[in-house]
Amino acid sequence: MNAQPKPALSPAELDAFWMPFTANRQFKANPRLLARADGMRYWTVDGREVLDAVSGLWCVNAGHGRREITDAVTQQLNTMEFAPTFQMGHPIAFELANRLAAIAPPGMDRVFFTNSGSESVDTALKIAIAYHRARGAGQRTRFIGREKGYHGVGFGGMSVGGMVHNRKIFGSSMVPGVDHLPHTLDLGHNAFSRGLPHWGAHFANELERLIALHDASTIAAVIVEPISGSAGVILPPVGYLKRLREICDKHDILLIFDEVITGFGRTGKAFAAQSFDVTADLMTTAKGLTNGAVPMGAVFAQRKIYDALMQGPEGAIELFHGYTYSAHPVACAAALATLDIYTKEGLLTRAATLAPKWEEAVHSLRGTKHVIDVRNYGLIGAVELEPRAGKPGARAFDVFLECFERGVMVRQTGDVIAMSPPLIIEEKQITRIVETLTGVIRDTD
Ligand code: PXG
Repeated sequence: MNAQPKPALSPAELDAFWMPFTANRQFKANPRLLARADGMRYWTVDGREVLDAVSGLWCVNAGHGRREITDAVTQQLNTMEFAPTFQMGHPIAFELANRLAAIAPPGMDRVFFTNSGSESVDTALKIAIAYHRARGAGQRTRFIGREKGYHGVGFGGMSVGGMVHNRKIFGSSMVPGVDHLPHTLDLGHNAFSRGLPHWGAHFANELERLIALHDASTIAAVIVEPISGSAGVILPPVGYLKRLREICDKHDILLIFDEVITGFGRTGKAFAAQSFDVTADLMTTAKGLTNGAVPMGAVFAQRKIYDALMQGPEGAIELFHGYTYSAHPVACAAALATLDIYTKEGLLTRAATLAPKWEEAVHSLRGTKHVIDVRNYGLIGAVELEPRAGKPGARAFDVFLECFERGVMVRQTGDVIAMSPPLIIEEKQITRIVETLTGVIRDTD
């Protein structure tokens, strides 16, 4: 395959693309450009090999350059590049929904397709409101999110999310009636926990307090990530999610799990709900659904939610919601090929097999200078660094840059280095990632 260097872009050629979640001026002064990918690796435009420790952006779970997906997408493009799904349908959309229902947590056998995690979240929030209304509880419109939660960038997802930078500019335009649970990160009690921390289940009881404040009859749903990713990997304390489930049940409030990063094998089962043995009412997904090859998201719903909305005259549209590209045939083809790979190669459970080695490896960073916490679950890892005085995030950003120079791509968020490698990773690559990261942290001021 061609790993030939590509001509570098001139500064002027970098101007027009307004990059997402990027320090545009800093990046364009010193761009990091990727040209090719295969298996566990990227190659930069100048032909340098980089080991991918983050599955692109938590999405390429089966590794890069999967021929089966390319072939399925090519064939679909050659057969029918687009078909509408408003008052029309095409067979592989139904096939994909059935295949997804078969691997979903118990009872989640109704699937609404979107094109991204953000759209999945906004869709789930709308379904929650529509569900209550259909049952005669139209006053249940409030949502409870969580501090440090990330649910994408739509107005709904941003409002229930709890990332300050994503919210502060848009504060006055938020969806009204949203409150937030406290986050569960507490280094004082839980630093260097291996797997789930044992302290902190009581944070879930804060939900009772918020319900008492707003009254259950006004609340539609609680939305949390089973494991927060973007906030720097925050793990649920043992028993915490079960407690949320119990409180929601008691008050007839829907529980939404945002599994955009935890879905499709990341935690050692198909979904984190299965790893933690807690089932939500709605589940949002994207990313690993198509191995990142084509944008697609999916919202899974318990059948009771779908059934509650299937009322009114036969000819009435039950839910006024959808996207031109919901169940896009090319995305469906990519997702079906991806699910075939996951199944054939046992990737939905491979993270569980590798977790002990992964845990051992990432926790070897304990004791390295600057390291104040290490967190892990399945094939997720995070290393939190002591911030530089007055410069939050600067140390971890330098570590991210230097890791890239030394041939390993990690993610930086605040003072946390996050890792979520493709589920095809080999043990020697785990070692390489952790050795590189250790060396870089040691060499960073
Ligand atoms: N929910 C969750 C839990 C996510 O992690 C979204 C929704 C939004 O998905 P889209 O497809 O609209 O971007 C996400 C996205 C990171 C990182 O490095 C995480 C995400 C995106 C980019 C970077 O942690 N998650």
